[in-house]
Amino acid sequence: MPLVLHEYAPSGNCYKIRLTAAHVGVPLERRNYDILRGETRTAQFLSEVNANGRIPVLQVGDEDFLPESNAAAFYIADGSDLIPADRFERADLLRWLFWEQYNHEPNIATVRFWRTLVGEANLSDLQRAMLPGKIAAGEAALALMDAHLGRSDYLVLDRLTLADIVLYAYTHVAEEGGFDLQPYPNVRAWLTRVASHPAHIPITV
Ligand SMILES: N[C@@H](CCC(=O)N[C@@H](CS)C(=O)NCC(=O)O)C(=O)O
Repeated sequence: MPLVLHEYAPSGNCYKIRLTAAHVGVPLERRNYDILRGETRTAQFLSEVNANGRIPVLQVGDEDFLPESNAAAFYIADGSDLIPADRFERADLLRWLFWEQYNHEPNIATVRFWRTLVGEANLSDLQRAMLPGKIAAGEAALALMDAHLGRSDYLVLDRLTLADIVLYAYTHVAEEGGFDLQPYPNVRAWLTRVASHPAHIPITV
């Protein structure tokens, strides 16, 4: 049975997994859920796919379900040259995956989601109040990446690793959320570098 990706295609978290699979050459069977219609909140989804009510979820065989995009991407990449062999470098890669989930995705992805899919007019009062803080935190994340990428071509090694794939996913669509990438030339050069790999696929595929 092929790996099954339970997903919502425009989500960068789901794209990370498709991009990792493309690099490793692993086929994925894709099942789509419309998150705007609450399709990941049904009793069946919660009991059978992910009690946390979210995609992506990677299904391995009939019974094993792996939520959390970076865990799923790691599962696919494990054993490939996207994961460094050296112990410190492997932990450093995990550092970027955790940082992405704490400092980058909750700000850059959320602002993109609110502005492009929910629509600013439809935000709740709480979401509207949170928007300036999320924009500032997203800009801080881009600035940190830009400083790091001024010193090396890729995030962990001098070649592509899973850290670059994971961070590429929402950084390359940050402008959809209103983030200006012009002040971050090293990030822009890195985006071009990552996208130039022969195995690269766009988010729309
Ligand atoms: N930390 C999770 C975040 C997953 C997540 O926030 N998924 C969103 C789409 S990107 C979702 O399913 N939203 C629908 C909902 O919460 O009902 C991951 O990296 O996979």
